[in-house]
Amino acid sequence: MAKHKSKDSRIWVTYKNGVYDITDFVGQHPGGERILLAAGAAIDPFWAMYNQHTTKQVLTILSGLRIGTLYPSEEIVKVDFEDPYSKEPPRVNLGIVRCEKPFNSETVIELIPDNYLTPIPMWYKRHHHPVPEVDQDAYRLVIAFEDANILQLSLDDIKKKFPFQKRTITLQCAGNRRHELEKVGAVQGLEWDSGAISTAEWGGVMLSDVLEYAGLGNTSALIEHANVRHIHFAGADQPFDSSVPVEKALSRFGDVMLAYEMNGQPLPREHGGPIRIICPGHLAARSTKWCNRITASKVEASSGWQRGFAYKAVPALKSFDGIDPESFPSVQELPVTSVICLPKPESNIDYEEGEITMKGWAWSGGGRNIIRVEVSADGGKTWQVADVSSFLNLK
Ligand SMILES: Nc1nc2c(c(=O)[nH]1)N[C@H]1C(S)=C(S)[C@@H](COP(=O)(O)O)O[C@H]1N2
Ligand SMILES: [Mo]
Repeated sequence: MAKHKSKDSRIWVTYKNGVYDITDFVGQHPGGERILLAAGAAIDPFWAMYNQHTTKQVLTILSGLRIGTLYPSEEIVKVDFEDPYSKEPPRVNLGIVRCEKPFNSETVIELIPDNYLTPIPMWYKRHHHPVPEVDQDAYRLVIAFEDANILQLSLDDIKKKFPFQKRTITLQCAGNRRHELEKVGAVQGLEWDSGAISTAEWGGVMLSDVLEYAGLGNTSALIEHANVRHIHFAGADQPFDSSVPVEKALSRFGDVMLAYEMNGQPLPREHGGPIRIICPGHLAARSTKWCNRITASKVEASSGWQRGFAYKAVPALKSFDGIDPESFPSVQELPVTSVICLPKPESNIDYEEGEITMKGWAWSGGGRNIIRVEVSADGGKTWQVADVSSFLNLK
């Protein structure tokens, strides 16, 4: 086993008493190259930490890679360590839990239209790791180039040096509505219904102000001298890391924030307190929680949340075998999406009165507004323009 740790000698892992050759799977692993931590050894300890793995689907993928069985005399890894999830924040969660460890929960879709701002207990929650504990006094945000630190800011520095701003911003997980795709074909990852989207009024400072203070304010100089094209946001739950193009991060109109308030309250630990990035219009994986490092770089972040297949704009291929994820661009701005929340999908309705009240939402990424909503009551044969004038052009 121990000899099989690299592509040249093939990469093997064990799970319980099975031996698996994962060499050709590494490029498709949603968690990226972290799977290599188990190369030549057991994946059991990692799966104990990330229990989204023990689904039928993952076990099916794994069984396809099985090449052998450990001898009965060989040591099978017994997982025995302190539960890494024992320090999760106390939760008041009024959502539908999709995974306990890491904790993932979505907003009840029928409740979304009742609240323009999602109350915090109803917010969707999407963690990839245990929720870290960040000591507010010891907290430092490092701003750096790949090879040199530029400066460090304490929480106080952030609050005092830059003007306080508020923005109402919706975050949507790029995996929202993945469950519906299941009807088209097998999908990998958490099966969200349409509730992995929520809205808050965020308070904090503008990233563009902070980057300007750090001397990174002049885009053309940056490109000319350092060839900086991407700004990375790393979280305290390392190895979480993701990046956006430098023009989004630096623009006054990009509205990227370092948030420390949510709906008028101190940003809860659950949602990235003390400081998180809020990057409007992009998939929410760019809004790094517990952000403690911002890096200006020539290249995109290297993590699976940036470069893995799950975060790439890919065509509907039957199989990704032998295809390099680098041949597709990373998802950044999300397209228009809309959902009817009431009546609930697939429910029976009574239209004796000749009228049904429908409620739902429409949202677009990239700062683009919703300009029209059309509704069909006959499966798409005819369409009516809905009167939503009071909702449009929200300031
Ligand atoms: N540090 C860190 N930031 C993160 C994540 C994470 O696991 N760790 N998850 C991302 C993803 S995929 C989503 S959808 C949003 C979810 O934010 P929320 O839990 O506040 O709703 O946070 C993003 N930021
Ligand atoms: Mo996400």
